Amino acid sequence: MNEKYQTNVLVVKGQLEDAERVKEQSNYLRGTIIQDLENEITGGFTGDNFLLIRFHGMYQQDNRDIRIERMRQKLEPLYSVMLRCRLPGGVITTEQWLNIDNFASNKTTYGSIRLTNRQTFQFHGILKKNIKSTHKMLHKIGLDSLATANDVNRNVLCTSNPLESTLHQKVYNLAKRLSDHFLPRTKAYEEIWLDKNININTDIEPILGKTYLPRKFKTTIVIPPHNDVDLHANDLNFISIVKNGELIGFNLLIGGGLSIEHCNKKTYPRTATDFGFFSIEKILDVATAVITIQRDWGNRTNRKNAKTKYTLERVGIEIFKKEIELRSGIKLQPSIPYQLNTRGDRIGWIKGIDKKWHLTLFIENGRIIDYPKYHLKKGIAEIAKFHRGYFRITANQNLIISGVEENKKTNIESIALKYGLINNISAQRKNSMACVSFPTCPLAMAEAERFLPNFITKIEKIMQSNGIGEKYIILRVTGCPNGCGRAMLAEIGLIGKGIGRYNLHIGGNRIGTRIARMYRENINEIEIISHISELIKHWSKESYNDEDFGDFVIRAGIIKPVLDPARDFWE
Ligand code: SRM
Ligand code: SF4
Repeated sequence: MNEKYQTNVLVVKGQLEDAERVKEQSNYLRGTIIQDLENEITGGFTGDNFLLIRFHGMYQQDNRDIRIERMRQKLEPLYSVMLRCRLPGGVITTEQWLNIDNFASNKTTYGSIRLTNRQTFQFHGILKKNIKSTHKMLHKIGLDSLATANDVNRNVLCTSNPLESTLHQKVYNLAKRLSDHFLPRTKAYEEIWLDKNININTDIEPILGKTYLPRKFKTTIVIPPHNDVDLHANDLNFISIVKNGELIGFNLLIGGGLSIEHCNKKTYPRTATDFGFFSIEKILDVATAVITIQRDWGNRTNRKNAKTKYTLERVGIEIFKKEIELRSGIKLQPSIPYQLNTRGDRIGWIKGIDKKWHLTLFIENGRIIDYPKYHLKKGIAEIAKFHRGYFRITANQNLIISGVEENKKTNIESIALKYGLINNISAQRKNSMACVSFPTCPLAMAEAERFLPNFITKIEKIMQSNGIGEKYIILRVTGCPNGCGRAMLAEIGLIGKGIGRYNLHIGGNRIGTRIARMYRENINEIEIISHISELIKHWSKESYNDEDFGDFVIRAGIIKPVLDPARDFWE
C-alpha cells in the first residue's frame, strides 16, 4: 500500500463491521474454504467462508420456493451456489458460450444462463460437489469469476452498442485493463479452485490492501450519446470524449448508487457527480486514485454507509477532488460537454461502420433457458455453433450477436427465426427490466423477474387503450430496496416491500440522469395498475409533443423532481 497519503485523516472512527474482521483474518481470502469443500455433512459453507466465497464470485443460496417444505421435513435448505462470471464489457466468444451453455444444462439445478444487468452471466444452482469443476471449466476456456462480488471493483461495464467499431474496441480494451488492474492479487482463487500449489508468501495487495474495499465498487466507461450502462448506478464513471473521431479523454463522474433501506432516511440513491476532464493516458492513474481514496476513507464501521456515494457526501466534493489530483498527479480540467439520449438496446440488425452486422436479441429478464415451446437456449447455442466470433451481453440483459460478416447474415437470421429469437415485441417490453428476486435471491421481499412479464402485458393494454401503444415508459421492478433492477432510475419503478406489495416510484427520466421519487407506498398490483392507468391517461392526453412520461409527471406537478438526492430524496 502506498504510504504517502494521509490515509487516517478521514477515517470514520468506531467499532469496525464484522466483515472487516472476516477479511483481515481470511489470509487473503482463503479462510477455511478448502476444508469446507470436503465437509459432506452440509451442502453449504460455514462461518466466515459464507462471505469469503463471494470474493471468488459465488453466493450461497437455497431455493426459497421449497424452503418451508424442507423445514417441515427437517432437512437443511437445499443449498447451492450462484456463480457470477467476470466478463468486462460483456464480451464472450461463441466458443466460450458453447461451453457455458453445455455446463448450464448438465451441471446446474436450474438449467439456465442468467444474463445480468452488469454485462455478465450467472449460473444458479451449482451444488457444492460441482463447484471446483465449474471453476476448472471456466479456467480452461479463459474465464473466471474472481471479484464479481463483495468488497472489490466489480465487472467493469462499457457501452455495448457496436456501431463505431474502432472506438468501441478501444473502450472495451480499457474496460478490460481496468478490470485486470483492480483484481485482487491473492493467489487464493488459483489455490482453492484450480488446485495450484502457490507459495502463500507471494501474496500482496498493493492496491486493495489486506482488508480490500469497505464495500462493493462499480465502474463504467460510457460512449455518449448511449447511457446503456446506466452510469448513475455506479461509483466511478468515465464518459468518453471524442474529437475528430479520436478518443481524447474522459469526463470523470463519481458517486452514483441506487440502494436504500426502507424507511432509513440515512440511506439514499444518488446520481454521480461530475469532477472534470482528463486525457486518455491517465485513466489508470485517475481510477487508482479514486479507488484508493474510497479504500482509505470509506466507512468501515457501518456497511450501510460505506459506498463511495456516502464517502463523497461526508468529506465533500472539493476535498475528494483535491485528493484525486494529489494521488493521480493530474489537474482535472473543466468537463467537456456531451449529450446522452438513449439507454435501451437497439433490438434487431444494425450495420457498423466497419460494414459488419450486429444482431441484438431481446432476452426477457436475461433468462436463457429452453421453455417447452420456445427453445431460446438451444437457438442461441445453434447460432454460437455457426458464428465463429463474439457475443456481447448488454447492461439491459440482452445479447448481441456481434461482428457478423455480410455473407453469414442470412444464415444467422434463419436460425434466429427458426427458434423464435426474432419476434414482434412491444417497445414497452423492450424497455422494461427486473432483477432476479425469487426464488434464488435470499434478500427478495417481492417477486420481480417472475412478476414482470404478465405485468407488462397489462401495461401494454393500458397504453393501447389510450391510443399510445407504440410508445414506452422505462419501467423497472426490483424485489427489494437494494435496487438491482435499477428501478430508482426508471420513469416508473416498483420497489419490493413485501410479498405482492411494492412502493411505486415515478419521475426518473428517459436517459437515466434523474432519480425517481416515491409516489405511493406499500401497494398491491391492483392498486399499482389503477394508479398507472390514471397517470398514463393524463400523459396520453396532456403531454406536449413528444414529452416522455417521466418528464411529464414532473412538469404536470404530479411529483416533485429529486434534484439533490442526498438531501431531498425523502422529502
Ligand atoms: Fe445486486 C445483492 C443480483 C445488479 C445492488 N444482487 C445482490 C444479490 C447477490 C443478493 C445477495 O446479496 O445475496 C442478488 C443475487 C440474486 C440472484 O439470485 O441472482 C443480486 N444484482 C443482481 C443482478 C443479477 C440483478 C439482475 O437481474 O441483473 C445484477 C448482477 C450484476 C452483476 O453482474 O454484477 C445486480 N445490484 C445490481 C445493481 C445494478 C447495477 O449495478 O447496475 C445494483 C444497484 C446499484 C448499486 O450498487 O447501487 C445492485 N445488489 C445490490 C445491493 C445493494 C448494495 C448497496 O449499495 O447497499 C445488494 C445487497 C448488498 O450488497 O448488500 C445486492
Ligand atoms: Fe435480490 Fe433485492 Fe437485488 Fe432483487 S433487488 S436481486 S430482490 S437483492
